Amino acid sequence: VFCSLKPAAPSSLSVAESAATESLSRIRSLSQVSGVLGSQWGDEGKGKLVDILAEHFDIVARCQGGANAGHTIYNSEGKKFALHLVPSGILNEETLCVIGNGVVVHLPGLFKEIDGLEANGVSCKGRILVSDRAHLLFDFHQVVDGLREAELSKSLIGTTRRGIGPCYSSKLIRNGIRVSDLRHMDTFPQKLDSLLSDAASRFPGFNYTPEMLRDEVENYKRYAEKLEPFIADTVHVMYESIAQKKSILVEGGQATMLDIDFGTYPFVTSSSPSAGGICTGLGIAPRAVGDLIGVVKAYTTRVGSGPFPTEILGQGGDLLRFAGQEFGTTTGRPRRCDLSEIRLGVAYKHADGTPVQSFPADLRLLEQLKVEYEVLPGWKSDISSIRNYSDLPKAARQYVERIEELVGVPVHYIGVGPGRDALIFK
Ligand code: 2SA
Ligand code: MG
Repeated sequence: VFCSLKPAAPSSLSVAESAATESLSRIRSLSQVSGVLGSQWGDEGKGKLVDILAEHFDIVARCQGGANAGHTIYNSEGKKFALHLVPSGILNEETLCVIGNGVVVHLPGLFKEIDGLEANGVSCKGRILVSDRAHLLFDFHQVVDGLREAELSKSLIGTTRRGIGPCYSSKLIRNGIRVSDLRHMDTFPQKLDSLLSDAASRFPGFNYTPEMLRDEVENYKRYAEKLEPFIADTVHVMYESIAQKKSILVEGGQATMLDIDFGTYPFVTSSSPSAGGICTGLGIAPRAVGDLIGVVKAYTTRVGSGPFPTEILGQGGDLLRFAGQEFGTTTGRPRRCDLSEIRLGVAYKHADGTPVQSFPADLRLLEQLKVEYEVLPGWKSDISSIRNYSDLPKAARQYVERIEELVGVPVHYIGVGPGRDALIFK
C-alpha cells in the first residue's frame, strides 16, 4: 500500500473515533487520480477495496484486461455481485464507471452483467461509459483461446479461456474491431469476415461457415444499438474530469506478476496490469497519476501454470486452499489462519547460495532458485470480527509489521473477511 501516512487525529476524540477520523481523512487525502492494483498473481481482493473507496471518488475506471477479471463484491445487505467487466464502483450510486480504451470488451458478457445488476436494483443506465477505442472481444476469440491452449497441451498457460490473448493479438496485429466500428455497420461484416477467416486458416479445428458470419453480424447489429448510449470518448472524459478536479479511482485487473512485460512470461496475461497500464489504457498523463495502492494477500496464490517459488505443496497447501475456499465462497464465515508458524519468503538465492538481485526474467532460473525464509509465529484464532488494528493478536501485528519493514511500504488497509465492513484501517 503506497499512500503516505497522515498525522494523527486530535486527542480529544475517543480512540475509536480518532481511528475512524484518521482513516477517513487518509482516504479523502488520496490523490485525484489513484489506482488499486494487484501486486501478486491476482485474486488479492482489489474489487472489495475499490468498492469501499468508490464512495470517495467521482469515477471508477478499468484500464486493461477484460472479463478474465473476477471481482466479487458485497453490497451493504451482504448481497454478492461477481463483476468481470463492469467496474467495482457500480454499487455506489454516485459513481460513474468507465471502461477504458485498454480494456477488451465482450459485449454479450457485458450486457449479461448489466442486466444482472439492473435486475438486482443497481441502475447502470447513464452510469457506465465504454470507450469508443476499446477493442471488441468476440465469441470466436474465446474459441481460439481454447484451441491455442489445446495445442500447447502439456505446457499450456492455463488461461481463463475468455479470449483475452487472441483479442489483444487482433489489436496488436491491427485487424481488431473497435467499439467505434459498431457505428459503421456497412463495413462491419467485412472486418469480421477478415478476423474469422484468419482464425479458420490458422486453426483446422475452427469451423467457419457463412452462417456463422451472418448470425454474428445480426447479433452485433442489436448490440450496436444497445451499446450506443454507453459509448463515449473516454480519453476526453478523463481529460475533462481531471481539469474539473473530479477524482478518479483506477481499478486494475489481474496483477504485476501477470503483466505481459514484468510477469512470469509466457505464463502471464496479455495486458499491462501494473502502473503503466493506467496511462495507456485510459489516456491519463503520467504526471496526473498519484497514489497507487498495491493489494496483496496475506499469503500468495496463483491460478494457471508457471513458476511459483514459494508454492506450498502437500498438506500445508491443502490447508490454506481449504481455508481460502471456505471464505471465498461463503459470506461471513470465520476467516482463520490455522498455521502454527508462517514461513515468510524474504529472498531468492542461486543454487550456489549467491543472492538473486532482482526478479529474474529467466523462467528456468526462477524454477531452480532457492527461497530464503524467515519463520514467524502464526495466530490460531479467528480475526474476522476484529476492526481495530490494536485488537489483532500480537503475532498477526508482527507479521504485518515485518512485511512493512521488508518491503518499505506502509500497510494501510487490512481485509479480514469478504464483507464491506471487514476491514481494519491501520
Ligand atoms: P488470461 O485469461 O489470458 O488472462 O490468462 C493468462 C494468465 O493470467 C491469469 N489470470 C488470472 N489469475 C487470477 N485471477 C484472474 N481473474 C479471475 C478471478 C479468474 C476467474 O479473479 O478469479 O474468474 O477464474 C485472472 N485472470 C487471468 C490466468 O490464470 C493465467 O495464468
Ligand atoms: Mg479475482
